[in-house]
Parts: sequence; structure tokens; C-alpha cells
Amino acid sequence: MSGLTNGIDGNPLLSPLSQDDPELCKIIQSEKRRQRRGLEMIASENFTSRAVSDCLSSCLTNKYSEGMVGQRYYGGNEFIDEVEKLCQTRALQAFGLSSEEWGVNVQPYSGSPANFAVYTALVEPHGRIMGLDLPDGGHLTHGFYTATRKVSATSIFFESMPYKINPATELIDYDKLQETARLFKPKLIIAGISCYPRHLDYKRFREICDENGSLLMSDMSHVSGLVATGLSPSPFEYCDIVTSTTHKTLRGPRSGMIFYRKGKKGVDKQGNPIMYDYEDKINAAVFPGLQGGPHNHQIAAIATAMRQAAEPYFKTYQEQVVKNAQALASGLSECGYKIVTGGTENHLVWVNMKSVGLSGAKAEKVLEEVAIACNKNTVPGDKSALNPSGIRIGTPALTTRGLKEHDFSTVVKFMDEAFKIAKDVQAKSGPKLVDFNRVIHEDEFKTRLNDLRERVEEFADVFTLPGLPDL
Ligand code: DSN
Repeated sequence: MSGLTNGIDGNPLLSPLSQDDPELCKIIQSEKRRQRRGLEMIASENFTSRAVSDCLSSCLTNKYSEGMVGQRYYGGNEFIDEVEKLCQTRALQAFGLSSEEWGVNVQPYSGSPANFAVYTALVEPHGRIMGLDLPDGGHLTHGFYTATRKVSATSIFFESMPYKINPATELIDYDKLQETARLFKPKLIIAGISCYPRHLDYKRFREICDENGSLLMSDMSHVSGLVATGLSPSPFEYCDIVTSTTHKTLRGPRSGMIFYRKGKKGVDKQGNPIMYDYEDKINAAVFPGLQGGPHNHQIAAIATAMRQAAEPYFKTYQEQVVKNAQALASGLSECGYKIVTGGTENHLVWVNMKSVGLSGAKAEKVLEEVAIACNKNTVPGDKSALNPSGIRIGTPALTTRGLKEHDFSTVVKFMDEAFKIAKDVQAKSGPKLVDFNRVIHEDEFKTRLNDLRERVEEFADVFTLPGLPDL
């Protein structure tokens, strides 16, 4: 046998990572330990299955395959074609779609490129789009800009007008959206969220689009697992285009998909059929417009995730995701925290920390100190996305690990204890975040936080973490 640094039989390319690159391997092992011994509550994250991870580390990563199935620019793609075709078929099946009426491009590297590809394909440069404003729960790629800066490329290359939530109800203000759309005449309206715990009214979106000749695109990234299992209204009935990431509630690899209508759209005045023309435009926008070769290991992993999404256990899982989110929302509310919109119908809980005198950044920081991961988030009424007053928490990842409602009662207790410590830190540090982040590491708080962290880690460690075995 050869020595460690020479790999197997003297060939370094055959060494496992632990031998080839112990330095990096150690960092990955630490991250794995963090995932196992912490509570992952980022609403957009999940833990993939062993089978999905197997696809991601397969030989498919080696192959270039620019073009579409059966029309590649490189040779040697007969099996890659099979993988991509299988993925498309399963993606349509997972959402109950007929291949006569819908097609899907599974090549986008992730959600942001998928959205940009749709705008590139169907909205001319500087054409008009409307999306939910980011501070109100929308996503960057739905056209976000501020008074001083065009933050997202979707507001640089397209003219974007946000729609908002009603500050009193904290729900999307569809009447206002209708009024603005009548004036702005957008080419495309985006029905999608990044932090909004309520179902969307796709029928209303459609009516507004029809009034103005606008296209309707759903970005269902956050809720696509719920859509696949009928727990969230389906956007497919009303939308022209539906985009999604594949790694959130859908629990696949990090990747993206674009569903588009195809076939007959209607008839003209002479009775001749009018056909949808999205397919070629979208395919061309993805490649060669914006991307190079598709990531075939990701496409295979989506195929596996889409097969899993059709299994009965996936529906049971999604039901538990929602039950857990509702238990989390009501638990926090009973402890005095203000839940934006008063509750949740999906996988995420939006908490206004102003109600207890903490900022989103301080709440995120104190939770991180005790091995609970979440993200700070704007809440209705915030003036700047840089200083948000709330946090966004979600249940998909912990539900994958097997936590049930009663476990979330324990999670609520951990969070409440952490926030109480944060209040004590703030009483000493004053309001500035930089002082808070210093004082939190002083001995009196460190001891309390370490004690809580140990209890969180002991609790989390019990639950199974799927994926590949440790390196
Ligand atoms: N970062 C993802 C989210 O949290 O919604 C989307 O880009």
C-alpha cells in the first residue's frame, strides 16, 4: 500500500478527501457537526436525502452537454439525454402536469438564474415587471431596488415597480397592485415570495394581468414542496410561467427549473389556432443566452427528488412542515412575540422583534450563539433592508430530521431563553449592534449562552441527519 499522500497504489487521484486534503476535510466535518448538533431554521434550507447526495457526487459532474436533449453541441451525451429526459418527465408528474400543456427546462443553475432567464426570454430589455417588494416579503430577483441603488440586476436591466403589503393587515394589497398595474402596464407580474407566510391568490393575480395584457409568472421556490402535495394552492392553473428552486421545501439539490405553457393558447378571429411560443424563447435564454453547460449531477439529483416528491411519505412530511410552523408561530406568540400576519399557512414564520425591543440582527446573533440558525429580515414598516426589525424562521429542515409539534415547543423555549439573554446584553451594551456584539462575549453572558448552547446541541443531536455518511 502506498503512503497517505501518494494516494492508492501511488495514484493521488484515487485518494479520498480525508487523505487528499485533510485541511479542507476537517472544515467540512466541522460543518457537518454544526448541521447535526444545531437547529437549522433558515426557511429556505433543507437536508437532502442520501440518494440526492449520491447523484451530486456522481460521475455526471464530469460531462459537458450544451444544448437540449437530442440536440447537443458535444458528443457522448446518450446517457445525459436519458437523465435530463427522465428529470423533465418526473418534474411534470410531480406537479400533475400534462406534457401537452406544459414543458419544463431543468437546466437553470438555481432560482435567480431561472428568474433572469424568464425575463430575458419574455420581457424586452427595459421592459416592465412588477414583484412583491423585498422589504414586504419579496425576493431580490423580483426587481428589487432602493431610492439610491438598483440592487438586483432585475432592476438594472428591466424597469421594475414593486407592489406592497397593506401595513394594517400585513397581507398583500391586491387592490393597490391592481391600481398600480393599470398605470404601469407591466409586461410581466411576479407572484412569488421569499418571506410571506400566507397563500397567494393566483386567481386575483391572473385577473390583474388580463386587464393589462401582462404575463403572469409564479416564483414558487419557497412553497414548491407544498404545491406538489396539494398543501398550497397551485400556481399552474393561472400562470403562464412557473419558476422554482429545487432545494427548499422540495428537498432536492440546489438548482432551478422553469415550467412554461405550451400547445394551443386560443384561436384568432378567423378561427386559426394561436400557439404558446414560450418554449424556444426560454430554452434559448437559458442556453446560450445566460448559461453554459448544464450541471448534469444537479439535474440527476432533481430527477431523484421529483420521484421522491411523488411518494406518499413526501406528503406526510409536508403536512408535518406546516403543522410544525403553526406550532412554532403559536408557541412564540404565547411567549409575547409578534407574528407578522398573525400566523402562518406555509413553512415559515415571520417574527417582528420590535415587539420585544430587539432588532433582527441581534435576534439572529443571539440565536447563532446558541446553535440556532435563522436570518434577520425586514418586517412591515421597516425603512431600510439594511437594518431589519424581524427574523424569518422555517421548519422544512428540522421536519426532515423528524421533529414534531411537541419538539417545537422545546425549540420555542430555547429561543425565548436566548432572546431574554439578548435583552440583558442590550441593557448593558446600549442599542448599537457593534456594542451588543462585543458585550455578548463578556463572561457573564458567555456562561449563560454556553449553558443554553449545550442544551440545544444535546437536544438536536438526537435527530437523524440524512445525506451521505461522514467523511
Ligand atoms: N436565499 C433564498 C431565500 O432565502 O429565500 C432565496 O434566494
